[in-house]
Amino acid sequence: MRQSHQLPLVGLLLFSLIPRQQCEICKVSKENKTALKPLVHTMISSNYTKGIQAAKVLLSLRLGGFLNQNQDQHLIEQFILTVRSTEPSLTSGQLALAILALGACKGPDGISINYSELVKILGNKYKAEIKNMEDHDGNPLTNYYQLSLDVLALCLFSGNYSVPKVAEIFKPGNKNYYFHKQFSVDTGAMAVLALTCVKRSITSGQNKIDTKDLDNIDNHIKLLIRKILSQKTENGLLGNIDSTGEAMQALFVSSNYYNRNQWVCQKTRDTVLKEISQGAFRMPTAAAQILPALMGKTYLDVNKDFSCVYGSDIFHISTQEPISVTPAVSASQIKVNYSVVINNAKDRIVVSVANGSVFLNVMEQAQKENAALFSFTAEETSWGPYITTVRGIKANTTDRTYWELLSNGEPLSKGAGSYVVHAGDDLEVRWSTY
Ligand code: CBY
Repeated sequence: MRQSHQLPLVGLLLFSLIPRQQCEICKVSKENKTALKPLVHTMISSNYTKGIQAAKVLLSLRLGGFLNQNQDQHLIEQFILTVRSTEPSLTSGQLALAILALGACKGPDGISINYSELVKILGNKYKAEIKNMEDHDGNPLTNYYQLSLDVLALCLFSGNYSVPKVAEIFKPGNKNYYFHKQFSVDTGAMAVLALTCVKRSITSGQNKIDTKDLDNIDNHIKLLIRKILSQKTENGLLGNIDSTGEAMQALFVSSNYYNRNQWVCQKTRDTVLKEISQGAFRMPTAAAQILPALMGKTYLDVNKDFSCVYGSDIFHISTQEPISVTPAVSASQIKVNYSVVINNAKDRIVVSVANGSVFLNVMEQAQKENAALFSFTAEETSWGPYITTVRGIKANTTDRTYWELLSNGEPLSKGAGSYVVHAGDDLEVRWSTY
């Protein structure tokens, strides 16, 4: 009798001795799941589950098992139409993300997706990226974040890519990992996920290859992980709040490359949970990037042959429920300084905007007051508006130019549509190279 009572205890003890995976340790517990409600709420709101921008949101909701079958079916059907109608104009990374979202898991019967067709198109877009690098001093058409997404999708969906080329271009010293000499944690994290997929496909024998390439890839992962960990802040974030989610995924899949004391994932998770409660992830893409890691998932869990998990409609959120993503703007006015800086020439204006306005509102006001000096255009991206031209001068990936946003001399870590300005701010758009 006594012995049989002890058995479960012994089992528990043995279980606790088995080393647990970082992703399991860091996963938000069942009891704490309600902390994720604001994220899911932001993501499911009707406006943001439409268009190609929805890819990351869909991928995240499906990996986390947050949709019911009807929602999944509806969103996927809609998304297939979007991909079909926009495919020729999609960048390589957008298509890669779309493939990851569609193939995150096996959806309801009756929806058939021609993966091989999409993957073939992606292979061509990836080739065009490499070609641009060869012709333009190593600069891709887009950037290494997107090239990493390409390799990840091609690897997971049996597409065509050259392993030696991957080993060559993803060297951690490559300039494309850096903006202004600053290591991009987002980019490094996505590269680790891509390289890990390639490495796994080599070691599982799907890809017969020179061991030298495998060694190189292994080394790249090790160095990239070191760089990501070097960007850990005191409160445990990796890079900044928006790069942390994907960096966590990179660290989950490469726990052999660092010591347990180099990353206390619970600390990172707890800081993130605190930030959620303070409304840090109001943007659907930001919410989408952090959610998988908090569920203990990574983009390497994408598997089109694995049935989706449904029914955990735990928050009972309908797709129709709208949610405001813009911060409240109050009636009182504030004054800010705004300048356009091109090389050594600076044109300055003082504008008055409503309290709570964002950077973009300031630019609009300046343009209204003096179109000759302050005209600009913006493009909608999954992170909100991206400033493409100012006074007719256009940003260009082939020569690594862009319009940099600054406040009081410091580059912003938010885009023009989300950075809330303060009275007296010295705001600047500066013609820069990265
Ligand atoms: N996504 C992409 O292709 C973008 C990849 C990314 C690494 C991205 C950050 C990370 C991510 N998770 O999506 C990225 N940024 C890149 C590559 C770039 C470059 C874009 C040009 C190119 N080569 O394709 C570039 C020019 C260096 C760049 N980002 C500029 C900027 C500034 C935008 C200013 C403008 N003209 O509008 C800005 C505002 C920095 C500044 N001070 O000027 C900027 N980026 C920021 C802040 C960000 C973060 C956005 C955070 C937020 N809450 O708004 C970012 C998440 C992101 C988007 N950039 Co870039 C990085 C971060 O802070 N963690 C793939 C596609 C399919 O979706």
